[in-house]
Amino acid sequence: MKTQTVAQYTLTRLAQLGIDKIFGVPGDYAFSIDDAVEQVSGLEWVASANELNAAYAADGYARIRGAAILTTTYGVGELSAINGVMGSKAHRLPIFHLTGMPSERIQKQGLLTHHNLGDVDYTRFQALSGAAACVSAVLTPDNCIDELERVIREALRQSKPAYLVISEVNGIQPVIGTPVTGKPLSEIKRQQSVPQELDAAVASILKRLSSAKNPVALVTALTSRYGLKDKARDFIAKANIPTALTPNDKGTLDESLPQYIGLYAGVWSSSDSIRQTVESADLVLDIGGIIPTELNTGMWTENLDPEKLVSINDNWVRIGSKVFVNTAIDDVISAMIEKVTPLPGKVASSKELLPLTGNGGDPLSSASFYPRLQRRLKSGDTLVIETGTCMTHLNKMLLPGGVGAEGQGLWGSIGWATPAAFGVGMAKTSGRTWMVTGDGSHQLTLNELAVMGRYKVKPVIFVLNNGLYGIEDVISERGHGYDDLASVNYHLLPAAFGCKDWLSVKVGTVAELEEVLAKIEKHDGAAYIEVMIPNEESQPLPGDVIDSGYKLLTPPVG
Ligand SMILES: Cc1ncc(C[n+]2csc(CCOP(=O)(O)OP(=O)(O)O)c2C)c(N)n1
Ligand SMILES: [Mg+2]
Repeated sequence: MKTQTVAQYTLTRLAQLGIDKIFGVPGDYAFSIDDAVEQVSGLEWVASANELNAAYAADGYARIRGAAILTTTYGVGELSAINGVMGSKAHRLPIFHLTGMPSERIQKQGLLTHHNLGDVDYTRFQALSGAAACVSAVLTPDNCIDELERVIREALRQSKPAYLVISEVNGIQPVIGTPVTGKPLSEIKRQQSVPQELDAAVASILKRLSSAKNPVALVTALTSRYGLKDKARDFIAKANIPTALTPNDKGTLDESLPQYIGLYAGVWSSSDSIRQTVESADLVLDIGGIIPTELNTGMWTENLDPEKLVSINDNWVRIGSKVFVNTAIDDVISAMIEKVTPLPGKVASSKELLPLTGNGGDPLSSASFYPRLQRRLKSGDTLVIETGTCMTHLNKMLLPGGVGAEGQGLWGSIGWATPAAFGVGMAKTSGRTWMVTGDGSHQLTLNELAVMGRYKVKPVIFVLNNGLYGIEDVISERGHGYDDLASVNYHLLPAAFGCKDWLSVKVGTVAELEEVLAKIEKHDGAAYIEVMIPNEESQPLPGDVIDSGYKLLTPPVG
């Protein structure tokens, strides 16, 4: 067999993880990578509208498949992708970010090139892109095989992005050494445990559980990131513990599971009774490690006594003041499934669909939109949730059994959802991809619609048109000009972007929404619905709530 080039080998090795798409934008310094995509079998080039969109799309793809590849060009391309890659770092997704750079011959001759600052510093961008990754390497023919193994191992161990730079000359030179053939992601043991720590941690957790009278569990998105979503569900089902999710973890647990009780977020919990159940528990088993940001905890109103909290993190466990280290989360969950004694009785939870309000010619509102959406989601579907007002509604909405959800509540970069839904759609092999976005968020990345049409994904998209950055009006005083949006005829976009056979309409009344939802059910294709939402819904929170939420006031003396 002909020796592969550095670029071909790199792509071949990454594809062995089970990745079949590469999201990116080409560029001259990255041609060795771009060309190699055409030469490596099993890998499809996906041309995003820009590098930020490509990074978001890779993020969406990785949420379904476990890992993704993104490629950009030197400087201008990679810098545009950084916001997206940093979001993937926050949300613990192994994205392999491949960038091309000027050849070593140019660098060593001290020649000036484009995509630079008029000087000969060729490492400047490596430092910036590297900061969005957990591991990085400059690949050469000589180090490529070893370095790739190190980088893949570390990115999977930490479940975070990796940054790989290949110069235009090294990319086309033959790789030196004996190639490695890797395994698919699902067969890779990503973290190892020290047996003594693992046994002690598991025994301590089970001891605490067996003496607890009314424990609850929280399952976090980290379990999905390590491919442990099913294992976490199996544990909850066997242990029979009432289980809640925090907003950032929406979609992590099948909400039809009898043990699922609802959303916990301090004062923003989905009901007072869920808040009470979690806060009055004598043990909170946190599987994955919740991240108590203000938006995940109702402005830090969570009340989880550290002494009652048992946290199973990626590779360490905390039980009160005790910490166990080198305890791989998959080992901990597997051992717990084997050894846990189920709690007796039936978990009490009330699972109600949102009430249907409004009818006929009534103008649409959030109150009439979400209940109707909720009733159309089916097992196997994935709901992609944008940051903004819609996130506050969708996180609280009970999802039908088998429906997954993906959001970016921690990083919260608006515009993420449109390309991420594209990535989710490219990754899914069955079930529909639904996406809800506000109009302001959509404006940042809506050119990815053309890409969706080109690659024939079939999402169902709802753009909530209130003409505003609405949530900003809620958290600041009403009426700032900077929250008003340019008005766009959204429902005309799919046609303008060349999306063929898309069902695209604007709906302003309950009857119009119901009609289009019925059509979507029968339509084997993409749908794009512009939903008119009154801007009066975005009323400001009381001033004192805003001041205290942002900690704006000087604390009183004493
Ligand atoms: C990249 C980025 N820029 C700015 C913000 C600040 N921001 C958060 S939500 C939001 C408004 C979202 O408006 P829209 O999508 O229309 O949703 P609405 O609340 O109106 O339903 C803005 C500007 C952000 N989170 N991310
Ligand atoms: Mg809006």
